[in-house]
Amino acid sequence: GSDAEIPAAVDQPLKIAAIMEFSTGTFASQYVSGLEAQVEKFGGEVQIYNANNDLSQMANHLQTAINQGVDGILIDHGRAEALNQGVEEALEKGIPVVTFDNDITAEGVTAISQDDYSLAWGTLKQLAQDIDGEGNIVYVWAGGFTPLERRNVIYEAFLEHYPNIEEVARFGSVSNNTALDSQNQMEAVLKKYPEEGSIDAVFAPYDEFAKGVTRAIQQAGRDEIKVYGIDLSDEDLQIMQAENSPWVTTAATDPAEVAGVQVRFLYQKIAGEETPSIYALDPSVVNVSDLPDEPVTMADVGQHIEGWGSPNVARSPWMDALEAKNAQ
Ligand code: SR1
Repeated sequence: GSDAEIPAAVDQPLKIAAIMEFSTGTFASQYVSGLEAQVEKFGGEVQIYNANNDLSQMANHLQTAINQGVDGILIDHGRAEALNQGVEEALEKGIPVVTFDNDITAEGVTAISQDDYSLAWGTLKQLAQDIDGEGNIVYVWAGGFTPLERRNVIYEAFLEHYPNIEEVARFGSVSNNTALDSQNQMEAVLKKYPEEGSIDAVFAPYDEFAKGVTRAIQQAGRDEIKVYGIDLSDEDLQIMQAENSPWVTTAATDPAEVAGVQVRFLYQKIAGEETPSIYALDPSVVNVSDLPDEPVTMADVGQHIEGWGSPNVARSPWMDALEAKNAQ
């Protein structure tokens, strides 16, 4: 409640560093807004470091944050091999670390995820059922990103589980222009498979992939091919809800909530509370057919999708008091 005693360690304007691998795309922008909103409610300040997909730059940013003596570090994406050393140094200096979408397993770090296994299975199970366990699919994927590596584990299990579903093409890259790159690559695949019925569905497990693929399918007039994605944003909802949109299903959590959970675990650590080593948010499957005809935004997805959202995860009683104090 709002009369709980606020631990002294968090009852001051804290300096938080967010070390991000990239900040392009609607997932990242919602995530950043979520970080800023939660830190601000706690009366702190968050500095965002964006490495533009460069892992060594990310390691440099981590070092800079440590040298500046920040009160806590949030890591978004990136790989353990590039960041382990910096994380060890931060922990030695008493700076707590909470990661998202990273494969670091250092003792003392809390690692959160969107439960990528569930995300992938949720959307793939829908795909399999929609094509009745048989058909040709296209896979969009790029290695080296922890969430995509985890989703790929499930994709491989999916192919084994449904032997009559065949992958006929695969492509994918993550860049500053992922959606456009995916669109161009999907156009090439459509040219290679021009006959109607030669491709049934596309598994595009990142919304920037799904956006590009959807555009290519629409422009080629191949609306019979359905897209199964991951992630959700206002823009994604608009694309999915457009008439006859190929993008019919996605699995997602709310990126702003992911960020809120990550910040709250960090503040719990700074306050000296116990936090788990791992925590996975519960994603939901969103089928366009579950949504009303009217346009839906992220703010009202919860009215239509059961189980959407997890706003009270990692919330200590004193957080209400801290937020109330800083709202004054
Ligand atoms: C390139 S990795 C992209 C993914 O990161 C986040 O986990 C989002 O869900 C997105 O799909």
